[in-house]
Amino acid sequence: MSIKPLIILPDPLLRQVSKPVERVDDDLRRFAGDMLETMYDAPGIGLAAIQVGTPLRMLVIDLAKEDEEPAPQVFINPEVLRSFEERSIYEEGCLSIPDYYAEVERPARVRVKYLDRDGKEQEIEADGLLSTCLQHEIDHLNGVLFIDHISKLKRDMVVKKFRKLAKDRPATPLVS
Ligand code: GNR
Ligand code: NI
Repeated sequence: MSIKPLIILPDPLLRQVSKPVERVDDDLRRFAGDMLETMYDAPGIGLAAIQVGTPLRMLVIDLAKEDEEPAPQVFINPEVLRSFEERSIYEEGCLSIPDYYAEVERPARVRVKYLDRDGKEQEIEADGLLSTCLQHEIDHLNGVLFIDHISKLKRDMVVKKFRKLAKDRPATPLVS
């Protein structure tokens, strides 16, 4: 298992559309383990593969609180089958946009189809934080960031700030 460097805004990788996973094998399960380790280290409650530089349609989530047992979940090739009418607003953050938070409105409930870590087809109906987190991560698979759901004025400010930060900071090393 290993912790991988996170891809940070404005890295163009974050705008790439990820490709479906073709086979769920031991290599992929190992990679899911690395994603979980990277997410726990950050720490975060979700992570999409592209955030560690791999353009595959997979994501991990763990919503367990600090005093609870870990509850890692792996979603491979997830698809939103249905978004319900009701909306909810959460304050979101993103490990690829460190220390920036904003309220985002999304469908409160979604039905999602995916493959689990055994390659078996599953369906869930999610609400609350799981719904928000799944939608945030599935957005990443399509090159969409949570700042795309806020006002253009706020988004432009954030992107400008991160462009400036990137100039003063060396790029993510390939080996660390
Ligand atoms: O750690 C994270 N917290 C979070 C909070 C509210 C809504 C979504 C998230 S996901 C984020 C980790 C991340 O960037 N995943 O892509
Ligand atoms: Ni994110």
